[in-house]
Amino acid sequence: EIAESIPWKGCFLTELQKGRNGYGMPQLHPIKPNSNHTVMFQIGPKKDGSHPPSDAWDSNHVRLPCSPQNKYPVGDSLKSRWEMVKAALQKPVQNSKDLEDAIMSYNDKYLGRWDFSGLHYFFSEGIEEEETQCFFSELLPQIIELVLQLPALITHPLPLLRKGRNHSISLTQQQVACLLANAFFCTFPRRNAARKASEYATFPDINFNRLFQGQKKKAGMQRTCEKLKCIFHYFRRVCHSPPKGNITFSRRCIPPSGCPSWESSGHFFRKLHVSSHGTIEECGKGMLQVDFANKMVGGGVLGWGCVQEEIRFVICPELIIARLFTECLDATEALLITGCEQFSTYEGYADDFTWAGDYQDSTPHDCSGRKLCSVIAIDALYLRYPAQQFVVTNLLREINKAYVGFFNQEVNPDHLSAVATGNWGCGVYRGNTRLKALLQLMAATQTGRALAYFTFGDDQLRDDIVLMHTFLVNHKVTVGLVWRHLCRYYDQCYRSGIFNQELYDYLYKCIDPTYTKKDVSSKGRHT
Ligand code: AR6
Repeated sequence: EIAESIPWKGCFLTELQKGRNGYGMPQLHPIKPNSNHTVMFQIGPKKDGSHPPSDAWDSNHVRLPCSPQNKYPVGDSLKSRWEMVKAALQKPVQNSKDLEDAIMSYNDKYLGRWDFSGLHYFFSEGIEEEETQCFFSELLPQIIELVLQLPALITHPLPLLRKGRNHSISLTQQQVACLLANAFFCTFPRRNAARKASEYATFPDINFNRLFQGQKKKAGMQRTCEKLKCIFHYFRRVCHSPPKGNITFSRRCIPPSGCPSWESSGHFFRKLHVSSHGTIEECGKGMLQVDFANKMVGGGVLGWGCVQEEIRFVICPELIIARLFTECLDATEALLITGCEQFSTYEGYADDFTWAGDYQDSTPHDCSGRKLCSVIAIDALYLRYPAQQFVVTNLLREINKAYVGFFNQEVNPDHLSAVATGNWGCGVYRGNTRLKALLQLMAATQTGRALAYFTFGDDQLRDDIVLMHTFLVNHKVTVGLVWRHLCRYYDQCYRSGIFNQELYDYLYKCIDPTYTKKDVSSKGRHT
């Protein structure tokens, strides 16, 4: 009975949490600029005489709103767009219509095309009138001030994290706040065209106009309102007391040829904790926390989406700024974000998602001022036909993606944090949970990490995973052996027409034909 009431199985979660109060050891070297790491702020005392270029208006850098080269056609002439922004924001903005007019004044190409009815709904129906008044009289002027600090705060060219290149960018939280304020006011140039051939077609959108759109369904409007509550709460916090930490965004690429040859992996499975209660962000403190990403990081955060990735991005809005410079992820690429802070709490999920108030994030900092919080964005495959996920090329795509996300050469292997994950690719992307759990377990094992898996309420899945893991450990099965069996599963059990055997049953039978499943609920291991 006691075993029944405990929501988790496998090893204790605390066995996987290392370092200070379980917050883990730093997973990155201290911030130091080099050819693969752009540091956007001054470290140590200022050196006189060196004046790095303050602006780069080219295809390798973010085109900044305050760049002198940012021009906008007005009549027959070209005007400085930053001057237009400044002029618009110096006028009083007293209600959401004024806000719309201000934003449209330097985006007039989109007059009649951008829709602000979601934003208007938020201020008229989503919050109390008093709160609306307070927003326009107190908070908005401070957000505007933050927008206008851009030229003072971003004084170096900000590179794009382009495909195929390992590169990191470190920013202060204050710089991120300023960039987000600009995104809120839709000031980023060249980021609005929807055309496939546009310069930023392979980048996520960053200007917030899509979030201001109305939604057909009431539930959609509700999502917009709750997301806006998170975003405004963030601005309230950072305007009231500017955060002092730093954040590093690292694009990680390993070419397919650099990924392991899985069939010959001799690694044995490592520790596993599986729980049907709790979430990655809440229980994965000090671990490498997986973001169930879209290849355009952040997915639908500025649109309609409201599942794992979008929720994480609105409770930790600093993550959203990754969309400014991260080109869409290729098959063997991931984005690691270290140091972001959580500002809000939430309840519910998808249509039931609600902002639940302030969150004081007490995560300690590393020696470079980053919170000891690492989020890894890895995008699973969207499966139109779920059977396709068992085809070898797709198995390989997914295990390599997880491997690239989990791989880290920077830290002492003893200090590597565990991976905190769950049903990656198994919600909107329709993957098979048993398969994805196994692939993530294999990738974690290969990179020397333990795994904490949160099944999001699914007790049966928890039991199935822990039973499989116990079996693999007890039978001293290697990652390579599992891989070789996985690769035959599709041909054996699917291709022949109708699907005829569950994956785990197939694996049990292949590895030990005499094995019979025992009931884990009574034999759950709590040691
Ligand atoms: N902690 C642990 N598990 C969770 C959490 C959480 N906080 N939230 C959800 N789950 P989904 P995908 C479980 O659909 O299939 C986004 O739009 C829950 O069981 O977000 O990889 C992205 O931008 C849920 O069903 O991930 C992509 O476009 C499952 O995880 C797309 O969705 C999968 O969550 C990715 O879809």
